[in-house]
Amino acid sequence: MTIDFYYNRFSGASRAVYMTIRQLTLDVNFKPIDLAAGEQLKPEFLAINPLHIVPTINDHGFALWESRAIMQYLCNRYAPDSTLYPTDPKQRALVDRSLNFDLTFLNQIEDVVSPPLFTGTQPSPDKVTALNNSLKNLDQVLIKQNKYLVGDQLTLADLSLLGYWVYLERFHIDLSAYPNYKRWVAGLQAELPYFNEVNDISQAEWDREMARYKTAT
Ligand SMILES: N[C@@H](CCC(=O)N[C@@H](CS)C(=O)NCC(=O)O)C(=O)O
Repeated sequence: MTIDFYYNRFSGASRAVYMTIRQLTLDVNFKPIDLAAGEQLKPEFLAINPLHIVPTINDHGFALWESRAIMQYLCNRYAPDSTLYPTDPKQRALVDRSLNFDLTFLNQIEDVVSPPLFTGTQPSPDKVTALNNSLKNLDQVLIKQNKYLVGDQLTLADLSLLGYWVYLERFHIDLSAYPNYKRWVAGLQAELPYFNEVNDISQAEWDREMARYKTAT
């Protein structure tokens, strides 16, 4: 029996866990959940995760959700020596710092993309400023000239942040002022053999899914 992995490819948190699974070459049952069709509300999924969110894993009866907790658990449980989640306390703290940064960053993305998507209105200027400030911090403070977010190796920090890149692209966030961020993405695209498998979602496919999602909510 292998781990069940419940995910949706239009979900950034799901993409982050998906990439972690592929990076660690874990044997999992991939179980796509169609959120727009409400599959997360079916009794069989609610029995595993009453909060009905993806990503979720079920590791032989141990159910876990929240993408960062899943990524940390998979490393701790199945690859404790992996450089993906460094064991050195300071390096690990820097990874954890980045994972916490992502939470704020994701909320800021949502604040900007949700009004046009769901109500056809423009986001308030202070929300746009907040997102741009985070992008600027990412670009000029956290990434700078580095290849990775923490140290000189790929870590969970990179995979978690990368999960949200598709949102920026498909919701047309202007990234022209953030060359270091764009270079960091391009470097990971060239390096990670599973990059396109996870992140290659065409604009047409994205728009179709958002329309389905809007109708469902
Ligand atoms: N903080 C969570 C976010 C998970 C989340 O919000 N998932 C959304 C899709 S992106 C979901 O499953 N929504 C379905 C629902 O709430 O019914 C994580 O990082 O895993």
